[in-house]
Amino acid sequence: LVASLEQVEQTYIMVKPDGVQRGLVGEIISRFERKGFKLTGLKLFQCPKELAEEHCKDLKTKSFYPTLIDYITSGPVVCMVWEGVGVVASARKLIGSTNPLQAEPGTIRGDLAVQTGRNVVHGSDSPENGKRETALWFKEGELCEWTPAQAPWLM
Ligand code: 3AN
Repeated sequence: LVASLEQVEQTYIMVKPDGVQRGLVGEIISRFERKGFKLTGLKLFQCPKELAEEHCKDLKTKSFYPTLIDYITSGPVVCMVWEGVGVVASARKLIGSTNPLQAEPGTIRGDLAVQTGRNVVHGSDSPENGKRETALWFKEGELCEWTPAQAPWLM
């Protein structure tokens, strides 16, 4: 029943500045908690421009890139790492489509957002990026390995 270590992935989830300003932090954390994933990193953080640029480097050629950097650095973000079997794809499902108007009701963006440029939350798009983004946003000592009391029932 207990997942083998190889099956466990990690994903980087971030409540963007609009989510923090709108008071949605608790609501968003609670969706991942209730699903049954394990929180291993959490901090409120004002993102410097250089870090936003590194995080978004694949989007550098897009017309919205400068606006995106301004958005991500416009106020504090909540950085999180969640662990679990299939957490990367599952978190993307919980988050919903990039354009909130196309995101299904029941997803975070489907329930809580309207515009692509204000889509309240980020989630890594592959297990590789889950690791890369975790290393980018967290120092080693900031992450916490722990065994939840309900582990045999959920993990
Ligand atoms: P997702 O966040 O769903 O993985 P990506 O990786 O394509 O989507 O885009 C990263 C971020 O860039 C989005 N969350 C959004 O804030 C911004 N973005 C993407 N496409 C657009 C767009 N057409 N106009 C404005 N911002 C965009």
